[in-house]
Amino acid sequence: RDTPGEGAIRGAALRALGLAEQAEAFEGPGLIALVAGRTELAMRWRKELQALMPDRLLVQSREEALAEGGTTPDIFLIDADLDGPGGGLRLMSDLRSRAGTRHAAVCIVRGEVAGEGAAMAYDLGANDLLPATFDPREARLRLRNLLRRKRRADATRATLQNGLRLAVVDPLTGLYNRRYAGAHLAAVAERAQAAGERFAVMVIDLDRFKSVNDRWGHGAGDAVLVEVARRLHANLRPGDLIARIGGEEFLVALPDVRRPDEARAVAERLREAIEEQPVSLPCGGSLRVTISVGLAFSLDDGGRRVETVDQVVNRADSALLIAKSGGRNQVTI
Ligand code: GH3
Ligand code: MG
Ligand code: MG
Ligand code: MG
Repeated sequence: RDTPGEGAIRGAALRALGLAEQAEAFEGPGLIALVAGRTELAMRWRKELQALMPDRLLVQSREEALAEGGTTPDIFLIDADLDGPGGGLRLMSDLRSRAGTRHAAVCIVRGEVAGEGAAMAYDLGANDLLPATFDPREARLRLRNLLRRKRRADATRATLQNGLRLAVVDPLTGLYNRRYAGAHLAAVAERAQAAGERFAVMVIDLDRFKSVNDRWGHGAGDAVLVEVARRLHANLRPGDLIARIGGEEFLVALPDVRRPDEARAVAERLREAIEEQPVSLPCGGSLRVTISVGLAFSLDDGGRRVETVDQVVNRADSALLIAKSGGRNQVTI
């Protein structure tokens, strides 16, 4: 039998590979935005391009090019002197600074495709230059090449992002995994030490979880893990770290804890969030579960540095054991 999540990881990896292959094979028309000014030259090349590929074009002004929402064009063909000298390059910079259009291909249309102005266009991020007096066949091939390169880059980016996500996220709960938690904790510790701040670490373990699996089945156990993860996450702040570091074990790190009492209150809130509402099971019915929490700090009450990250985590672990032997469903420091 697969260990939990292994099948999901394999599935996601295959999907990521499939995505790249699909993108490679895809030769669809693409969406090309024409952003042309009102000069006679621009009117002419715009008309010719439209005639060249009438179904692919989307005529836009600068304002439309920068408008948020809607479908993002694959290629922006921009008049170098849109709304006056250099206007096209300014528009390109604006497109590059926005998340929605950052990765679009940009082709600048200008009278001269060589010389200083052209160099500047490339320097500012143009993917290609097209002379305003273009040869239609050449223009068509250039646009096709731009589109291919853009699609390949999109596919590579998607694969990388997917790989990154697979490397740091637990597929069952969507929380960060143990590997990510280690790296994040190191960063938290470094920042805290530099600023003279205190951070807190909690190690959280479900109580008598084996009996949940034994009595209700592994699927029910998984559903409980997902819901517990959701509640823990919902009761923390955006800057806090929450990760699933083992089967039914979670790690929380709170950066910049001014008073240990605050962290203790957070831990109690987490414990209550799990205890107070039974968890609904996929097979119907519901189940009460509880967690035990071991809490430790990087600085003692006097504000002196006590230990390394590993030692702080070890102390949270030891505190957890005491919470377990003390009857479970409790927070221990
Ligand atoms: P304690 O209160 O002492 O922590 O008791 P416990 O039963 O929770 O502790 P133990 O470590 O003996 O059991 C942990 C169980 O968690 C073992 C395993 O069945 C279950 N488990 C670990 N990972 C997963 C998972 O991904 N899915 C499911 N459904 N169960 C898991
Ligand atoms: Mg255990
Ligand atoms: Mg347990
Ligand atoms: Mg455990």
